[in-house]
Parts: sequence; C-alpha cells; structure tokens
Amino acid sequence: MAKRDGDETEVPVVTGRRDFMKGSVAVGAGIVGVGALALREEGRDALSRVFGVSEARAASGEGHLSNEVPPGKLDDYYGFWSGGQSGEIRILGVPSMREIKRIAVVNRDSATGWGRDDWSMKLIGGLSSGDTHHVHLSYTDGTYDGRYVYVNDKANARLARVRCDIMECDAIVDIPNSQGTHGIFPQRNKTGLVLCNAEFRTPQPNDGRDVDDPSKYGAMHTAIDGETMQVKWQVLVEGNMDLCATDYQGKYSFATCYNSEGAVTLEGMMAADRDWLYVFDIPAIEKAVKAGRTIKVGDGSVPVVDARGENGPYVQRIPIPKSPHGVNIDPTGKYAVCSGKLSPTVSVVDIRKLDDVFAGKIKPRDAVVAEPEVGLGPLHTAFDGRGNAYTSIFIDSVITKWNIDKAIQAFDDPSVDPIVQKIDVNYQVGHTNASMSETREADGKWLIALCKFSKDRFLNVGPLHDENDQLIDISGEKMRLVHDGPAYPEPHDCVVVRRDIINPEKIDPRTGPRYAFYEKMAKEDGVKLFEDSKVVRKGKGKVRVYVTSVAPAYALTEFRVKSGDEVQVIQTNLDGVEDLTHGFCMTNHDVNMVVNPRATNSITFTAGKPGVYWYYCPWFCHALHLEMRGRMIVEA
Ligand code: RUQ
Ligand code: CUA
Repeated sequence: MAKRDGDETEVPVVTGRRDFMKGSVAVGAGIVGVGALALREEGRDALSRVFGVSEARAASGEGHLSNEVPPGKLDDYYGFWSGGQSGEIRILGVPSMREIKRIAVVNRDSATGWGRDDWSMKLIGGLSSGDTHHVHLSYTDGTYDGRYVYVNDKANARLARVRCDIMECDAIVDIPNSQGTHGIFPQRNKTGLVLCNAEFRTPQPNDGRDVDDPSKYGAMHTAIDGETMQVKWQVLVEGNMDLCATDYQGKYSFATCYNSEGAVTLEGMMAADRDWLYVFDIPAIEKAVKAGRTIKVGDGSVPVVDARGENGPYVQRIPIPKSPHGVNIDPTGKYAVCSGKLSPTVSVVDIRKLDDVFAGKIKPRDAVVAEPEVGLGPLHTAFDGRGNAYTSIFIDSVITKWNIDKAIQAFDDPSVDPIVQKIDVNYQVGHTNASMSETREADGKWLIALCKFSKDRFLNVGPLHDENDQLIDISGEKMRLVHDGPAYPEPHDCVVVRRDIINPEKIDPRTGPRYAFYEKMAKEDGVKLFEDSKVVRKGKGKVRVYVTSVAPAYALTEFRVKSGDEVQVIQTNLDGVEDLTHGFCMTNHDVNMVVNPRATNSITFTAGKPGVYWYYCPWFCHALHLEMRGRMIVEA
C-alpha cells in the first residue's frame, strides 16, 4: 500500500516512548488482537515529537482558514459541548475555542446556585450529579432552528432540554424502564421526537424478577416529544443500544448495538463477529401504539412496542462488524455510517434501501453499500458537505478523511482507494464533529477532535489531566491541526452551529415554568415582585423574604427570623442593564444564587443559631459592590 500523507506506519521506530501509551495500546491491541500496534504508535509519536504541529502545517501547503479571533471580535460559530460527568453543557466560540459559558444542567453549580435554588432543585429532583454525553439542537427542515438544545444524562436515565433564548435548562424528564440512556437524536424534519437509547440491558420490568437470567433482559428505544418533553412511547429490543441517529425525513431512527450477544461480561459482548444497526420504522411504531398493539412494562404509564427477537415491521437489524459504536447520517441524508470500533471498518448503510429491507425484498445486510478500512478503533464520523467523511480512530489516534463515493466504488473494486488523508490527533480521539455537519448545511470549515487523553500537551497540573479538544481546518484538501483546547473532564460530544442561527435574549424575558413558579408564590402572598420587599410569615416556622435589588443595594438591609425557621428568599433584580447581574449569598448557610437583570430567583434554607448573619451580593456589580449587603438577625 502506498504511504499516505499523515500515515506514519512506515517511519522507523524510535525508542524513549512514554510508558502510558504502551499500557494503553497494549489494552487496545489486546482487544482487537493486533500485536504490532505498539510499534506503530512508537514511530508516530517520535515523529510528531520532532515535528510537532508544524508537521501538519507543512503537509498542507495550501490556502487555509485562520482560527485567530482578535480581541473585540466575535467567533463565527457557537460550539455546544456536553460536559460529561460535570453534568453541564458548555458553549465555546469556534474557531477561537474560547469557553464562553457553562450551563449547569444536571449538576449543582456554586456560581449560579443551579441545583440549589428552589426551582432548579425541584427540576433536577434533588440529585447533584449526572453525566451529559450527547448534545443536539432542535431541527426544522433538516437544519438547526435555534430553539432548543437536548442532552442526555447517562447516569440517571434522563433527557434535559436547554432553551436557546436564555441558555437555561427548562425541562428534565426521567426515562422509564431504562438505565444508561446514552445515544440521543432529535428528528430532523421538524422539532418532533427526540429518540433516546438505553445502553444497558435490564430485566423488564426491573423489579427483582429475572435478575439471574440475562437472556430475558432488554433495552428501550424511547421517543420523547421535543416540544412537551413528554415520553410518548418505547420500543423494547433484546440487544443493547449505543449511539442514536435519525434520518432527514422523520421516518427512521437508528441505534448501534454492540451486544447482540446479550452478554453481561466483556468477553461475552465481544464474541460475535457482527452485531447490529437497529433501524426503527417510526410511522409503523406509532401506528401500533395508536392501535394499542403494545405491552405494559413497569408502571405502564408509557406504551411499549415489543420488538424483541426477529426482524419485523417495527425494527430491522442490519449486521455490522464488530461491536459498532457511532452512527452518523451524511448531509445528503442518503447514508448512515456505522463505526466498527473493534473492526477497522466503517459500514455505509444506504438509507434509500431500507424500505426494501422492511418490505422483505432485500436482506438487511444488502443495505450495506460500502465498508472501507479506516483504522483501528473507529468511533464517530463527521462530514464536510463535499462528499467526504471524517472518522475518529481511537486506537490509532488519528482522524481519517475518506470519500464516500469512492468507498462505495471500492466495495466492488478493491483497486479504488477511498482514503484521502489521516492526521494525528493527541491523543485517543473519541467524538469528532464538524461545523454544521449534522445538518443539510454542512459547510466543511472546522472539525473538532475530542481527544480523551491530553498527556503532555499542556502544563503538568497533577494526576488529573484535562481532555484535549483539537481544532482542525478541513476547508482544504488536506486537514490541518491548528489548536489544542484543554477541556475539564469530560466533554463527550459537541456540535458546531453557525452563529446567525442562535439569537439569545440579553435580558430575561421571564417566561416558562420558572416564572409561573414565582408568580404563583407572589400572588399567594399578595406581593408584587417588582415593587415589594417584605417579610411574610407563613405560619409557624416558615418565612418568605421578598427583596428587590438595584445596584448597589438590596431594598431590605435587614430582616428578622427565628432560629430554626425555614427561610425562603425571593429576590427580583430591578436593574435592566445588560450584564448587571446581582445575587444573594447568606454567609455560613450554604446559600448562594444568581439573579440576572430583570430576573427573579429564590432559595430556601434553615436559619442557624441566634445571632447576626450578613448576606451579600456575590456578583461584582458596582464600585460599591462590597457594600451591597444586609443583616439577617436570628432570634432565639
Ligand atoms: S460515546 S466516544 Cu458517550 Cu458519544 Cu462515543
Ligand atoms: Cu450586586 Cu454585587
């Protein structure tokens, strides 16, 4: 095979390799059974040590994009990053890779009080942790409509939604009969369903039965209405489900399955040479739900279509080698690209053939029209809108650029080489995504490689390392690495959205369930939130303290409560100036919340021992910000 640009398999081996990589590669090689891998990695790493980033630059030799965004200038794209075990969503500017915002979703956030203030604490059900993996925006007509961001919480089987007008979470829904909700994807024809995959097979229902009989376990493909955030229906299948995707028509949804074996151990899950891509026929499922051809599982609140076992009208299983992970739909909507993970291939499924698969005219495997070899450990694929695909390769630590049409030709004609280029990434890339890649408007400018290990790429900060989210220019024929972006653990995925699509408000419009909550409270107490500051006794042991704020003062500079009272502070910020945020911190009571301009927020706590406690504004709002405070006097 000819040596390709960026494919360093033929460079001489140089020793002096870090021990870490040896260990990691040994594990990877053990799993896929490729012993020579450690040597390949040694060679590549030595080369990139000598040449560094300039290697990629030198390889380019053509006009390219600048990622420099000078002071005072704005980025071209909003990047939405999931926060992984931080439980957040983050917004980065692309291409500068500046982190602009963290949106607390299923985590507690000391800065804003998210998860601690009354409304958000109720919303997240009092939990304090989560694991956000996949962020996707709502769609209309095959592209982003700028309304919502959806994200899964793998840890607690939930789907959350963030409103793009205020960049705040407004809904979190528990997904029944599910554990490890992993892949999610919204329909792309309209803001319709959000499909969610349960990664872990469990007894159904999971009430103590069948615990020792994994052959009876199953997993749910769940449809949630993206507008109302209600769970509509579930489909029960026998295998597990990993990543999720939808077509552009609103007809099919997809789930990769790496455990068609139904095993509960690593060896067992790796046994079969081929697992599946599950294909779900959404109209057929909805018909069955309407006709009542469903079963009850658990509390029975959600209709379940039982599709375990054989291929049928609701679900078809397309054989894919081997323990597939990512499934991504190209911007033309014709192809679903499944990454083999333990096979060095990606499988290209022609979505136009799926009607024939469901009709029984062709075999499921006949929908596979290409299977190019892209490298060891392929995980996810992005697209440039020019017919090229970019697959992240975990074990090889590269992004492989390949041409879809050529891969289809190569399926019949092995003399065709679909691989365009491989570029080193640092190190062990998981997800990759490109600007507008998951829409009809994929523009082929920037690619992000979300690398799981950063190792030596940043200053040594101790045992816990950041991840390394790398920025790659894909505007030319050759990919070009331009930036290393440290990311606090552990973003899994990102989407990169043209900035004209996202238009948030600068002042809180006071809409949605959060405001219904405060208005109800104020009405109950005969209080006008924008006018009144007063203490309202709510019977024995309960006090509500309404307070307004204008920089640099609270309208109440003291209030009195009894020790042991449950105190609820409801603060309304009268300042209407952009960026003039206040907040409320009660010293020594674990109480801290943000109150944005023209917004209301509330927080509840138990008044401590008798004495004086200062409350203060934690957001630097004025030259006299430090004076913005008052006393809670606690009486015996
Ligand atoms: S998965 S590294 Cu949680 Cu998105 Cu593929
Ligand atoms: Cu208000 Cu600081």
